Amino acid sequence: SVETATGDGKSLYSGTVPLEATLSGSTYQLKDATRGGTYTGDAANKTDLCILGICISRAPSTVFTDTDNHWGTGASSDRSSAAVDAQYGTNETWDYYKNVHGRNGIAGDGKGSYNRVHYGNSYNNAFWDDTCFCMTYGDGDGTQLGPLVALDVAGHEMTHGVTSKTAALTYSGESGGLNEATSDIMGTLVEWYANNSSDLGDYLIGEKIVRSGFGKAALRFMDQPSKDGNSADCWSSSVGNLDVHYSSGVANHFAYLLAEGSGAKTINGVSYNSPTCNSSSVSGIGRDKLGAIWYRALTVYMTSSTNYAGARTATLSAAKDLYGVGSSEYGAVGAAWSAVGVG
Ligand code: ASN
Ligand code: ZN
Ligand code: CA
Repeated sequence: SVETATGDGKSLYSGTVPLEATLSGSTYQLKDATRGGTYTGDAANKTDLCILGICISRAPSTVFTDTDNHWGTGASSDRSSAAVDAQYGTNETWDYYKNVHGRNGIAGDGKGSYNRVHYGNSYNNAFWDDTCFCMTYGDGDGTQLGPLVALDVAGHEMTHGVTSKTAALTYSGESGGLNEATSDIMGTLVEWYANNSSDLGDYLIGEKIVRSGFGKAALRFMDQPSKDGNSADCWSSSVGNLDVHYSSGVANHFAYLLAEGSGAKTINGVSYNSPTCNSSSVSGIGRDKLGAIWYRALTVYMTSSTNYAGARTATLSAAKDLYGVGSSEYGAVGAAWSAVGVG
């Protein structure tokens, strides 16, 4: 017989977390039938061999098993611990989209995805792949990055799957920056949604995975994206020439300003400072409204070729639908875009 059984796991970054496993015979599998059959497997330090998107061979995803449904030790010497983080990341991402936005899975069809951890050797990346409908996580090189299985990274990467099934923003130029920013915005909102005391919400991306050799506190900083040394705080006509992880800065900055407003503040012990590009002072409307507006803009109004001007229009249309054209929320969206040089 096969049945679902609630267990728990000791993660690398998020403390002890609940997990739903599948009992098959006398062995538990790290597979969650309550969330579309989402499972996590071991890539055994192998890599995919893909050419122009066609994969000749793929690293495995041998599902993790356990004898007592208490997974991992919380130490990276144990292969299951990163799997706990990855499975937990998919759980929180699934629950965020379902409970907050009414979206049933990444594709909206109730189907789960799967995760591979321990991909390659010292691999400093994580990525979503539409063709396998799966997530892949490296262990990091230990100098710049550790295992890439943190909540915001999981939310970021799986949001690439949501974007692909909705607006399908082309991954270059301004639309590519908006694609990346969508992942940072929703990934951050997943981290806030999880409300995990070991990994509290913030407006930093990847703060749990960076190591001292990286030299910065996070991969990206939404309050002032230029803190990473590369990202744009403000729109300019050449912003689309930047790498998509840097042109995203304009929309990340917009999102921070829309949620929290301009100026300096400290939240959950993290200090932010978010100057505007037009010397205006803007007030925030909170994270929940940011998420509602961005998700509606992404799923109803944005298309593959949406640029920054189009993102302003799309989010204003979403705010109009949700709150009305004369609402303070509608006004705040326009003010936050103007504050980053859009419109
Ligand atoms: N971690 C990178 C990203 O999500 C990997 C990629 O697919 N480009 O942007
Ligand atoms: Zn990305
Ligand atoms: Ca974060």
